[in-house]
Amino acid sequence: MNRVFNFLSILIISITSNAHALDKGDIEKRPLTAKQVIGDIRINGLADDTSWQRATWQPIDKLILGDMPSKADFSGRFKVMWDAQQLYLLVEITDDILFDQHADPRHLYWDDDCLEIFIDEDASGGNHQFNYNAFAYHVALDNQSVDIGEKNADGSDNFVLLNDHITSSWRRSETSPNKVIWEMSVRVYNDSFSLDTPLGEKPSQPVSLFAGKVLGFMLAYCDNDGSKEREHFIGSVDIEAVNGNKNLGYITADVFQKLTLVN
Ligand SMILES: [Ca+2]
Ligand SMILES: [Ca+2]
Ligand SMILES: [Ca+2]
Ligand SMILES: [Ca+2]
Repeated sequence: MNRVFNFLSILIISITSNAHALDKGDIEKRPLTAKQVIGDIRINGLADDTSWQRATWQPIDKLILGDMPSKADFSGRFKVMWDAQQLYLLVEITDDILFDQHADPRHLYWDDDCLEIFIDEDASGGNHQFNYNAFAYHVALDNQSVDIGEKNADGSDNFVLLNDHITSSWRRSETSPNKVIWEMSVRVYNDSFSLDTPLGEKPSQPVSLFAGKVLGFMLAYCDNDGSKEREHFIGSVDIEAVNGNKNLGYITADVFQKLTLVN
């Protein structure tokens, strides 16, 4: 009898510890890799480029803010690839209502439907809220990209358009109209990026990408279907809450996932 009890205890303990390992494995044991593009990817909201067949889907299913939406309200997944010039993203979003209440791309953009692409060129981690140690691009439904820049001279927030960094195009799926196919190419800038070009100098240039390079990366979607503020914020990384708050990606690159470029 004792032996049966012992056997059951061991079984229960091993099932519990396995479940724990699977939970943690979401972030730490599933490293994100991006394969290199072969040929061209046309940024046009059509996923028929042959390179996309080399990449595997990654989920956008970790709740950051609000309550967990139903699959019809929001669900999403993405693929990421690279060549020497840029990263490529294919994002498939199901969202029942597309909503863009603020016409100005720099005004309260996080309360409109938008995709957020977080990039930390050297995977340094650390604070990036008012500097370019990392970027938190918000790509709006009008395909414009905005991030918080260095503060204005009077100390106020400075929302800057960085449309040179991202080429974006999306369209609704022909077979499933609530599904949006969103393609983007992202030029990667390091922490020496500046909006101001001193007289006689060249503007900041994106870095070249190569196999083996490791970046900090995260993807997320702000879903609003008609409320004053966004209803759900769902990302690709299971962020550890600090004082109950998981909405940390726009402040620190410490919560990003590591993305390794491979052949
Ligand atoms: Ca395409
Ligand atoms: Ca929705
Ligand atoms: Ca950095
Ligand atoms: Ca929406």
